[in-house]
Amino acid sequence: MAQIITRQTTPFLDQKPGTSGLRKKVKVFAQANYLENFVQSIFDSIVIPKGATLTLGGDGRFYNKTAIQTIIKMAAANGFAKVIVGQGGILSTPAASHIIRKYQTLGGIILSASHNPAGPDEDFGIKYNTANGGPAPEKITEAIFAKSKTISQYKIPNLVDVDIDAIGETQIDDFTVQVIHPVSNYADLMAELFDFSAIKALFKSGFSMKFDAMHAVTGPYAKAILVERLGAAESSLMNCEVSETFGGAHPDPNLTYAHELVEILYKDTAPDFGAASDGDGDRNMILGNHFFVTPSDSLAIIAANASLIPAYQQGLAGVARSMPTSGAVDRVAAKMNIPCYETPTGWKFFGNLMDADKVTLCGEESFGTGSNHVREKDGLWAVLCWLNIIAAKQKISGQKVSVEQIVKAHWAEFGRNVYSRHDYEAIPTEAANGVMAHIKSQFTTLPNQKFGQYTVKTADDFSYTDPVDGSISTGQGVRILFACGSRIVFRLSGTGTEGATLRIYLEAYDADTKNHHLDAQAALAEMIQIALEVSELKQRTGRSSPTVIT
Ligand code: VG1
Ligand code: CO
Repeated sequence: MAQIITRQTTPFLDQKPGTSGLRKKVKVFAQANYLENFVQSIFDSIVIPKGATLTLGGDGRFYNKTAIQTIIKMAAANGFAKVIVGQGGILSTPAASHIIRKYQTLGGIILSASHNPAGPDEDFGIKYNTANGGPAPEKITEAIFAKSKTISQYKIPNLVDVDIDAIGETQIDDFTVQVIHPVSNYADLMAELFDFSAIKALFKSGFSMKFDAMHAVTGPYAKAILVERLGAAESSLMNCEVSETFGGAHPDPNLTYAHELVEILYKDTAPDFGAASDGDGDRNMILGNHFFVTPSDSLAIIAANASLIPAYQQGLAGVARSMPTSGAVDRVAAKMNIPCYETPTGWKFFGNLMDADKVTLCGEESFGTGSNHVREKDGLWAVLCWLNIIAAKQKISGQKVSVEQIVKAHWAEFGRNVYSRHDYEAIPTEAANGVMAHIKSQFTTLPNQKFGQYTVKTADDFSYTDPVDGSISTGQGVRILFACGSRIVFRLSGTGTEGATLRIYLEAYDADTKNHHLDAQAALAEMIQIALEVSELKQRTGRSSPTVIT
């Protein structure tokens, strides 16, 4: 090994890594010693046994390749025997999770700020995943944070950059860097889970789709899987070249930021199916011809139809959803007679349940759905679930089945959890904290209070006790639960990099199929007013409307 240099450094004041690692502006990460300090803090917080391998890759955004070179070198200096890195530094978040599991690596470092914009003036992020393939649990992120406050030196060898653009191995004394194809392992896994021949036949029959990679990491994955393996037309892909700035856009697959795709699905010439994924490939948005599927409904529908997918034919051990996600999946679980868990926001909470075989499927309202095939949410996997379900339903009925028909049939059977999330982005932190404190100050007075047809049952701050390891997470979002089963949830985002983002989650259960034609905003109008009244949001933030509505 080349000479290892121990550089003296000073602690950097920082916030605790959030629900999905540390996210900051590129300019912050690029400061002298900043990235290095964080990486050393990670390595100092884990035990690195002899012969250990690290998985490494990112979403291809600006600064990805620079950071990868630094991390490869620091991994060598900190005792790793090998680093497996995606070609060009590319690995989607679910693909990285799969590589960690498949090659049994000690863990992985994933470089991404997910759906946040990319570029020299935009965001970068770094996250550590453990051997199960999932985001590090709280006790590791706490340890990383503590180290980052006391760090005095980091280790890096005097090495030249490794070629990460060519597949193959580079040997440096007893340290190996293996550059792998970023897609092939993941595509093979998808082929094991789904009925590829049925989906192939679906495309052959003229079924049309549009997939929007939003200039981010899923481009090469969609091309390899949808076009090359499944035979979808080349024209099914849009924005599928990875760009370091994500095309200057905001790769968040929702009705606001994926409007280019949404417009295509609402034209007269709309294809049968539309989907998009986010910066690092773990989120998904599902659309039909003139139809939007709410992520909470998507999770429930995948659960209800799981037996049509080869990987889940044997049944589901259980399902889980994050607290702010609608209760649609709970109704499916009740009917299937399987357990349903309610966890705090963030994928790491699902990992323990999946490792203990308590759940097979899980999801969040924030366009995240996944299963125990990896330990991250998985955008393309969700797209393939829908394609497989449509293909199977068409095969069974011998007729064309639309996304809208599938969703409406689901509502007719289970009732509809009318749902929407309103985000107020980049508001001053103090104003956001003030809103939350004001709601909490009403915890004792809200119960039994009447707002029009709605009566408050309870108001509290959600806390979770992990059923596997007993760990407790408090302060996970403020809930106002109404007697009729409707609810309003207020939560501060843990992933923004500018000011605070306040999220309001609104849900009203509608058992009456007559109302199923209603637009969610119209159906929730009264709830929205109650949320504004109880929170004094307008007065306290000066905002008259949300920045994003989903
Ligand atoms: C958001 C979502 C949350 C998700 C997290 C990471 O967090 O609400 O459901 O797990 O992003 O997703 P927050 O704290 O901003 O609400 V990803 O695709 O950015 O890794
Ligand atoms: Co993401």
